[in-house]
Amino acid sequence: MGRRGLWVSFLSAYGLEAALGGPPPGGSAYGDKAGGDQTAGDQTGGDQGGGDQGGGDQGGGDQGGIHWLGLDLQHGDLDLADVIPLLRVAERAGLAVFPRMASHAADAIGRVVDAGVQGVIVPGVESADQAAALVRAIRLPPAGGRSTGAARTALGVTDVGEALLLPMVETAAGLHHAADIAAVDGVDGIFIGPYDLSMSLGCKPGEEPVMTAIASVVETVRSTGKIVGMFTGRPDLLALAPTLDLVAVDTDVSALRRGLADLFS
Ligand code: 3PY
Ligand code: MG
Repeated sequence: MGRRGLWVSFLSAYGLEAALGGPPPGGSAYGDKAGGDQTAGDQTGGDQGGGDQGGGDQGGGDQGGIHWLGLDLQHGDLDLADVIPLLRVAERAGLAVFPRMASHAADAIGRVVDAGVQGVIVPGVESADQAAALVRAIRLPPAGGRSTGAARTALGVTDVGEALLLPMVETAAGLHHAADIAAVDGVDGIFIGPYDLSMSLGCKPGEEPVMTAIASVVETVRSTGKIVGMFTGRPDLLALAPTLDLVAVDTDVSALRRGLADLFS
């Protein structure tokens, strides 16, 4: 079973803090994370995948079954300025944080990595060239071209090691080039967007073309030993969790709707 994430699309830091209800039993994992010598596996805490991506136990606590947060900067109500307050709450709760960027813009990627997130999820990646540009955006020289400056990571406020780069495959073109994208040096894995992928393939989520496409991306990424993640939000997609390292189970909105239905039905 992949590490389970909550996809946050509108909650403020205050709301998230209240929803989580305090540090996990035994205290915050933040202290451990700050001192960690982290690998990709450490950051996802994954129990899937090959090599050292499988065995880590840091950078993803267990807060009521949640191990990580996806902060959706592409859809919903969150902006770049919301990341640091939410990250502080996540750090206190021992949860890893993966913003899903609004675009491929290098300046925004630099800002969230500077802040100390465990990785970034980048939407709509369709070629190895686009993926290589993202590697330049996220890595410091000599591997890339990211600048350094007075920020949480550089100032030693937090020390999470190298952020993971997870391009999203969520179009027919991305699907066609998934193996090339996954093979790019500096790409740590692929995150699948099943809803955009369904539209791009001309079908509905859960239908055969998209389920076959998802299985092929999972197999492709697995063969590289890199990480594979996906947003689910439906039982048939959630059923694929055992094949994934990172499973964005559903959104804060869904959690609230279910809670409302429970309380008022
Ligand atoms: C998609 O399914 O397209 C996504 O981006 C998931 O958030
Ligand atoms: Mg999408």
